[in-house]
Amino acid sequence: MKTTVVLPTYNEAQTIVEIASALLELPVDDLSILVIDDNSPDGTGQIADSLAAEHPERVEILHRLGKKGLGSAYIEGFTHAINTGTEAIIQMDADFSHAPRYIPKMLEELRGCDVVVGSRYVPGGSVDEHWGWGRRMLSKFANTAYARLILRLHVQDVTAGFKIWKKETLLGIDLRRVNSNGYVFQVEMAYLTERLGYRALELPIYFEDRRIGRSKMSLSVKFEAAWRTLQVFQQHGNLTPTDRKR
Ligand SMILES: Nc1nc2c(ncn2[C@@H]2O[C@H](COP(=O)(O)OP(=O)(O)O)[C@@H](O)[C@H]2O)c(=O)[nH]1
Ligand SMILES: [Mg+2]
Repeated sequence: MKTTVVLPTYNEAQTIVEIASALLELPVDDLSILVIDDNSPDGTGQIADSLAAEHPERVEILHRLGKKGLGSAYIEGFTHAINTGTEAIIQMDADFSHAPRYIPKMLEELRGCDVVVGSRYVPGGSVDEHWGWGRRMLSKFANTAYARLILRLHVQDVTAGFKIWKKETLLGIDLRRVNSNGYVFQVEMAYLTERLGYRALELPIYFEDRRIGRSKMSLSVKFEAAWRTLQVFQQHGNLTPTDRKR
């Protein structure tokens, strides 16, 4: 089964080589990497180019002209991966918060569902022990009280960014329906998954803080998440499984 890791990067020059090696060493057949770089000022794109030259069959890079956001990077990456014959699409960050070691088990579980979610909020899952209570509370609040209550989602980790999709799930969701770009991209994808009747399976992960560098998410992205969640509800609340794209 052709499997592609879609890896968006913005200023990840310090981790891109290490994360790519960890992924290429996984005991998974036919796994390749698609980097989506937004012309990172720190030269991540050029480093990824040399990785692609070193592993022409396994590493590919899409260069975009400037920082266009996480959601749009994923949508471009998912589309490209599907158009080039990928069956399973892995969505993850390039900063080691999503540990590559979980991938073999997640792929195995994909057989019995439509998307596998690396989840911080199911039993056995957790967030970095260095998170202070303020950050824990905010993340919990955004997940449980806010997004899950408004959207009536069953998934526990609504903002999870570590997922493995079957190609068919992404095709049925129809990526042209997706409007959001920052954290709320994850919420919108989770909502579309459930409204359209796809089965998500959550597996516990330990979410480690990025090892190097800083978050690329601005405060405005966080506010976008809050108000856009209401819009996501308005836009997609009427969808049913018959609305899957065929
Ligand atoms: N291509 C692209 N990648 C991005 C953008 N914003 C964030 N990323 C990448 O998306 C992943 C998640 O971002 P990160 O800053 O770690 O967010 P956080 O984990 O919520 O703090 C990382 O691999 C980033 O390099 C963007 O605008 N464009
Ligand atoms: Mg991160």
